[in-house]
Amino acid sequence: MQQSSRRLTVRTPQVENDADEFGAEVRAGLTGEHKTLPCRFLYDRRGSELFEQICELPEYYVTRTEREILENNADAIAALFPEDLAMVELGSGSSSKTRVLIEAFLRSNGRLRYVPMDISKKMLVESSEALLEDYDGLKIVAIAAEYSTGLRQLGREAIERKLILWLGSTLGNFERKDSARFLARIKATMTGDDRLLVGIDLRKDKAVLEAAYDDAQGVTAKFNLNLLVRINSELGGNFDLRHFRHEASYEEESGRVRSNIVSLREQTVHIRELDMYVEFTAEERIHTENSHKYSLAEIDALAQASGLRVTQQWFDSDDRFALNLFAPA
Ligand code: AVJ
Repeated sequence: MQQSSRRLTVRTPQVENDADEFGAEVRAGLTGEHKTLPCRFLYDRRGSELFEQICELPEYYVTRTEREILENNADAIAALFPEDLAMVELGSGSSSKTRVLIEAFLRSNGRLRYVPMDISKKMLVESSEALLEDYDGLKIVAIAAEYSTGLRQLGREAIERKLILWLGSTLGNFERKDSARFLARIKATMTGDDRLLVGIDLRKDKAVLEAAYDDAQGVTAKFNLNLLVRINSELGGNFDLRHFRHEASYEEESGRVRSNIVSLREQTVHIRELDMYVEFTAEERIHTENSHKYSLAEIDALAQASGLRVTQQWFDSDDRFALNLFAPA
């Protein structure tokens, strides 16, 4: 422990999110004509646990497929960076897939600096400590912050050549033009030798996608409806979960899975802390998440719009998912 703490530095450039932010977003999202709640609020403690369960579901191929690609190509990826390297990860979460890469770099270079970034400081510190116990040769600078603050902090760190990871097709949650904008911001932190490795889920059959986002065991439904549980416990809401259901539908043309919470009847919900009544008609929806899927042409266009170019791509055996290495154009 003693030794691992000497190899761990934690930066907290951001004061922990104030509880007011959730309330303000809930009020704004449930007031308009088209109700909506931001997907970043899906990940409280319970939501993060449910997401970990989603990753194990037979229908949710995303995590398993990306891990398969990483396992098959980790040594080839490590071989691209023969000198000292800092591996930065956006939204590192439990870092479980990243272990595959960490191990490959330690095999080839003997040491590695890892810079995980996550909004949950608790998860960040716990997973960093676990990594340091398992791997000698690893040093960690953990940054507890949202993306934009984290990227700014990254600019202040004196680090060698870097490989930035953004895994899990998290990019899919962004509107297409926003993901290009965000990649351009990442690019602004890169020198010519730095690289960016991004996991992107590919367009595929509607039935496969809808099953992946509405599994038979109902775990994804629980994950989505957890937003209402949060409103109840944190803001004094009285949502009755029996009168709402989860829905996921793939829109072929726009290439996105839309997740909604559907009101099963006409009803009024009270949110005490916001001093607010929310009326629902039967079948009215709260939009909670978009998960965009990409074609290879769309990935190229995305790179181009961000000032990047694709230098290498790796796929799984069924071409469900792409791991993309980008360089500054
Ligand atoms: C973590 C954003 C990649 O969109 O596939 C999984 C979240 N939502 N099941 C995704 C999610 C429903 C996931 N990302």
